[in-house]
Amino acid sequence: MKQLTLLSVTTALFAPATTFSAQPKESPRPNIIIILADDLGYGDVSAYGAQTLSTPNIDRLANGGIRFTRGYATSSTSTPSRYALMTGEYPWRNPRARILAGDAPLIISETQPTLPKMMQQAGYRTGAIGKWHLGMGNGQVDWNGPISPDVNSVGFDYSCVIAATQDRVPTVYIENGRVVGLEDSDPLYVNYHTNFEGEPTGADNPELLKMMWSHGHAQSIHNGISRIGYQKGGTKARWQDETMADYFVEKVSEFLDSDSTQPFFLYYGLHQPHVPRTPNPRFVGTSGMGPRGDAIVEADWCVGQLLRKLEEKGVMDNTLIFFSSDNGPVIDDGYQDQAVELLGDHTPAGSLRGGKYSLFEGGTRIPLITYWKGHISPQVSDAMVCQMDIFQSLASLLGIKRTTGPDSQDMLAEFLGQSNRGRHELIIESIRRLAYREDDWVLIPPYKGNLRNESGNETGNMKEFGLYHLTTDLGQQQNLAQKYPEKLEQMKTRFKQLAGEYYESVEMKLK
Ligand code: NG6
Ligand code: CA
Repeated sequence: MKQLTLLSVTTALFAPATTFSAQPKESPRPNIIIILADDLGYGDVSAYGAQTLSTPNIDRLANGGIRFTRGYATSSTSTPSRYALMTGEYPWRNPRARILAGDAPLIISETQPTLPKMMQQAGYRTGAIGKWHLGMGNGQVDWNGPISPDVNSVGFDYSCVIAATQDRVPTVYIENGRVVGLEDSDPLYVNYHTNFEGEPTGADNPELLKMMWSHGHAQSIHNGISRIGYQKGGTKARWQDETMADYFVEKVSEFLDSDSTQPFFLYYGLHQPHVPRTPNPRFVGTSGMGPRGDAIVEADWCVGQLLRKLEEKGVMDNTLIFFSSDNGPVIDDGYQDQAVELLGDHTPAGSLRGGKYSLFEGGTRIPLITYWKGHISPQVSDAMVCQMDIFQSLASLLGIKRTTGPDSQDMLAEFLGQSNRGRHELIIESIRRLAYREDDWVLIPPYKGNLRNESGNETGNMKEFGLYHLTTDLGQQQNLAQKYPEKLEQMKTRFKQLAGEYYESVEMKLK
């Protein structure tokens, strides 16, 4: 209840002079929207300093709300990052929270507390639209019937998603656990191990491709683009990559239009700028940076469409919006789409080191914005916050006492701009390797493996412990492990306490 009092104070302070007439009296239960882009880097948004790219709609959120400079995803890849957001639990506690195939089973157990379930129980109408990537079914999915468990099983009343990523089969939309537009006469089959007889692949039939792969992505071909995994059939049901943005914008609009007796909770997973980058022809050439830049312009347009819709409905000042990205940026992620050639001076990770797949800051420090018209005063916040904290913070907003995921912390005051304190510590993850963030510092244990992966991104693997003071060395150029042995020991000890048994398995990977 304390939080609600705090909120009414804020409401009084920042109440706009004019309110929409259609708007009922201030509700303590605002609509909630989480917009999560895919592989959008810290430096990919103009409000975060991008010079060559312009993202006016995302900027509108950033400049009219809180732009967090120390906002984190838990992980440098999608599945574990989204897992933490949905469950409030560190992804390394769940051995299945790794980059999932398109036919992987749901990795959230049906008994686990989840953010959407909490919202549902609090009386919200909940929807998930766009990228999913947390698995569905039990490992033996028949794509031609109802899929169970599905997205709705973790607490969504409505869902319309792509199962995994745009570069993974099946290349179909799934609405409330059913493939959209399937014909009985042409069933859909998916296999991640062997191809179906007679089906062309990117490896064997490059002449059929309109976008050539650079690494991986040489299996089934759909729409002139080869993917990860094999599929056959379901021809009428397959998505058109170039209209995916429009498709989901429309679904978002329909979701917002249906039933308005309850507040809504919307999880909107943008598919951009993940590969394959296939912006609608309307956006081709708009960035001057090729498909990657154009896809970001398109993502920004999607945000603009959503904001326009909220305005039309007169619910803007009763809607708290979170905008973020599931992990850091990557340039060549497996297709020859000119992202490298046309990058120019653009720095997708800003001045951070590393990007997607990295234990350096560029892997997990991402754009994170909160916006609530009339309730949040525009500001930049240096508080360390994590997407995983949204769960506990919304519990706090709604006055729910129940424990949410074990690792989610109450950052409501930070998300509303009433405190700059933030987290004291956070464990970040990249492909099952962990690092420990504490105040201004980060500790990266040594790990075996390549310094760069196939995308060319730095992994963060080092032979020795890495200790960086981020306030003075944001770009992580100076390893201070030798210079500050006491700090190193203190952080190792604490890291061990926090990661528990998992730390032991980390240690076994050393050297
Ligand atoms: C990798 C893919 C990459 C991307 C990533 C998942 C290859 C060579 N690379 O395995 O293209 O799909 O998985 O990205 O296949 S994420 O953002 O969904 O985590
Ligand atoms: Ca991603």
